[in-house]
Amino acid sequence: MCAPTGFSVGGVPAPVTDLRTHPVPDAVDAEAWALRVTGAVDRSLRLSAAALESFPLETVTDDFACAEGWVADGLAWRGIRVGDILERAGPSAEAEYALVRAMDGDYACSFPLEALSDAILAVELDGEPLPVDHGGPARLVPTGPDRDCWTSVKWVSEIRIGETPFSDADTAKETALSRLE
Ligand SMILES: Nc1nc2c(c(=O)[nH]1)N[C@H]1C(S)=C(S)[C@@H](COP(=O)(O)O)O[C@H]1N2
Ligand SMILES: [Mo]
Repeated sequence: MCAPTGFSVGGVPAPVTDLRTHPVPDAVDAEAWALRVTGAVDRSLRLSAAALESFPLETVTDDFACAEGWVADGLAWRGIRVGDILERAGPSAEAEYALVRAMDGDYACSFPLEALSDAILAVELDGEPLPVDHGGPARLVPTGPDRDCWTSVKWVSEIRIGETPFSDADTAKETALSRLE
């Protein structure tokens, strides 16, 4: 017997993606979401979900591989090129680094500014608004060769621009690898 894509034979809808679903921390409040751009910029920004709609959207299709050993194939992310957002804030001439912070407290990941500019701030996944389970309203989707699962920051709340590295505040890799044991 054949079942239409997205539905199992028993009538229970199949998950829309093969990303793993992890618990959403209590600190995540999708209704209160806004993105701040701070630090070494001409203009600090606070963008609501509605304000994000003024940016053009791009689609990136990529496999997602977690260091824990699972892979989700062919995810279609749609969102805003981070460089387009940063352009509005005007990074200083000496800015070379960025720290991406999230609604779940201390989770933060640092990037060379150039690599972050090419990343997508995804607001849709596989044609639907990005579910809060997977980092909605907005999740970072890095596109460069150095992307690791922990660099795809869910619930992005702040992009902080710097002229010196943010190594001390970069917790993402350690947090992700500590889940391996
Ligand atoms: N804010 C935040 N983003 C995060 C994490 C996290 O704990 N907090 N975990 C990372 C890791 S290690 C993985 S594998 C993916 C998991 O994404 P998923 O929950 O959609 O499967 O989110 C990444 N982004
Ligand atoms: Mo991961």
